[in-house]
Amino acid sequence: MADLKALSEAIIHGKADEAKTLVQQALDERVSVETILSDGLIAGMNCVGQEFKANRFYVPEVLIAARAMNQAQALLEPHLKEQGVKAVGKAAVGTVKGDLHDIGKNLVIMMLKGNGFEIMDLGIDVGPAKFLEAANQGADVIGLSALLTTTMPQMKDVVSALKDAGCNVPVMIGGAPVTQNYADEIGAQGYAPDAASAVDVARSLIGA
Ligand code: B1M
Repeated sequence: MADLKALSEAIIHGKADEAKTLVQQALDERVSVETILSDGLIAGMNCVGQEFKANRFYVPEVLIAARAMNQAQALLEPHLKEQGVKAVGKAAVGTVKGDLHDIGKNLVIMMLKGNGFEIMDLGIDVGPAKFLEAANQGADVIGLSALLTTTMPQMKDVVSALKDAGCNVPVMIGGAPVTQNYADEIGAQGYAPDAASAVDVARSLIGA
């Protein structure tokens, strides 16, 4: 039977090959992609976060876990796409300037893709100009991710830059330190606490 506890342990210890095998096993047993993500991959990464915070893990361990997470996550992507519907809109998503965290952003992108969004992945460490460029290139919604309290203010800079340029493309924000209150404060039109709700928020922002 699919062992999601073993999967989260494999992520915690950065065992990418084992994690991929366990993901494949779970998929073969028809465990839903959402369950594999939440009870296996994200559960493992959350534990890594706690260990990092308690100084029991250091940056190399976190990076190895992140690599395992990314590789295992890639196996899920085609299955999410299979469940998807036809293109509902174009989303440009990036992690804001000064911030290198991309696991959450990649999950959001994966869920959006799986639910029929066309994606412009702007990457990490993205400044306001690149978000504005994406809006001018036809993005229907802009997604900003930030994991650091020190990079959250960058979100405000992006919202202001779009506004100053007269651009009406709605902005959705998210990331561990981000809240609905913060979205309201900076004038972002949407906030999503996790990748699954990011899909609902993006849909509602573009009226899909
Ligand atoms: Co960093 N890091 N990190 N880190 N790191 C955190 C964020 C931290 C909370 C750890 C801690 O101290 N407990 C802390 C931030 C503290 C703070 O600001 N209050 C921290 C720190 C301090 C740092 C450094 C400064 C450490 C240092 O160098 N001294 C440094 C900063 C580098 C930089 O960005 N400039 C740093 C570096 C790193 C690594 C490179 C080692 C690595 C990143 C690897 C990578 O991303 N490729 C890393 C990691 C992995 C983490 C933790 C352990 C895990 C983050 C993660 O991937 N979580 C993290 C601790 C934690 O969060 N518990 C930590 C799993 C992911 C699925 O969740 O990203 O929250 P998350 O995404 C969720 C939601 O937030 C939401 O949906 C996702 C899925 O449900 N979401 C959105 C995210 N973006 C969204 C966008 C949306 C909507 C929803 O709309 C567009």
